[in-house]
Amino acid sequence: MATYQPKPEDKFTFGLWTVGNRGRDPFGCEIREAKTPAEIVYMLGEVGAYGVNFHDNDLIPIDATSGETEAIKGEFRKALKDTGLVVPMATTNLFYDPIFKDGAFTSNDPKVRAYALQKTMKAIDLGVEFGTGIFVLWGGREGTETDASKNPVDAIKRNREAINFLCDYALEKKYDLKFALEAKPNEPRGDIYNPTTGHMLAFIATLDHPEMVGVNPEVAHEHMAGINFMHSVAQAWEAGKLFHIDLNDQYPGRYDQDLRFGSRDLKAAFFLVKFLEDVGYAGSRHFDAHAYRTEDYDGVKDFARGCIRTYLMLKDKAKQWNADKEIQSLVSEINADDGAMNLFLGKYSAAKAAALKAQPFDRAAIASRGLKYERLDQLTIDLLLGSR
Ligand code: GLT
Ligand code: MN
Ligand code: MN
Repeated sequence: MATYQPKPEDKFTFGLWTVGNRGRDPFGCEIREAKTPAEIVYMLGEVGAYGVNFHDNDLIPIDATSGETEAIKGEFRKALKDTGLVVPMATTNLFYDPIFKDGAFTSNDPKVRAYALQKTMKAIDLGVEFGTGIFVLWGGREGTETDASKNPVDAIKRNREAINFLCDYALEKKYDLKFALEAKPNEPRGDIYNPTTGHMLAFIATLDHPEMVGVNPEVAHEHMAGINFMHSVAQAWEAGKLFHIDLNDQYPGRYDQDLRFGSRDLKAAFFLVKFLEDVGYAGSRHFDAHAYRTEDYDGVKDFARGCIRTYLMLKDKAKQWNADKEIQSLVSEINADDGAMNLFLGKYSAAKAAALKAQPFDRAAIASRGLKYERLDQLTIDLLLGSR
């Protein structure tokens, strides 16, 4: 019987803000007591995580004195050493403080834009100090409630200018660092710019250093937009841009739920895990989720262990799917190719185009073939429900 124990090479990570989430929501106050960053690291060590990620202000409060800062860093560093956890990703909070009420990099106020850059440079320094190689940028406030307030073209240009500035900063400092942009369609703003991973990919191509910038797609965010998450991840992967990933779950059409990974759409989670494992994605499996508001810290550990366990069970199921003779024979049948069309397909040539234009096709005969996708999908369901 498999035990589904996580190993460091599985690269399961959590943000300080995920297991440290205290259960506050727009209608109710915190229900779990605060934990220090070091305490959270010990908790993550207990559940078997490989790494911990942080926003600048998850670690160091925005108004901390230099004495307080050094004390927190010291405790955090000791917790990392004691547990063996690493910090693969860091980010900056450009959404909580009132100064960011109308955005950070895209704010109409140049003072806010300048402060956002200053804060991000310092957060990069902090991340690098703890060994991070990936810096995530999630612009939760980069949007509008009314389009009377901002010109979206200005917002795109300001955002580009800021990210170009930060890439040059990292280069000048000789940091071994890449940026990962995280999209979300709305919440906390009415609408957020670059609302999906696809928008981010198009935007990245316009930057001065596109090779330094990739994406950090999040299950919940694409599901909020009604998008097939695995397809977004596949597009990012194919473009060489899958630098990081935020795993959680979400019912479409609702507020940002950040549910335990695989707890809502198991089948989507299965195909996602299968994709990541099949292509050999080597980055962090970061769970950007939090426990239900009903839980105490034992429940938070149940939540964290649940994310890991579900991932490992689905990884096992993916292996089983790849080895299942009946499933694989259907897959080969679907992809059968006798080579007869090689003459016409592939790279364009004038001769090929002329030959193709003259080729007759029996549309009705081709279309009459049943594709057996119903059977294939039911076999997948049988496998997922343990009947195979
Ligand atoms: C925030 C957001 C997440 C982002 C984090 C990084 S913060 O919790 O909901 O999706 O990944 O800034
Ligand atoms: Mn996220
Ligand atoms: Mn989220």
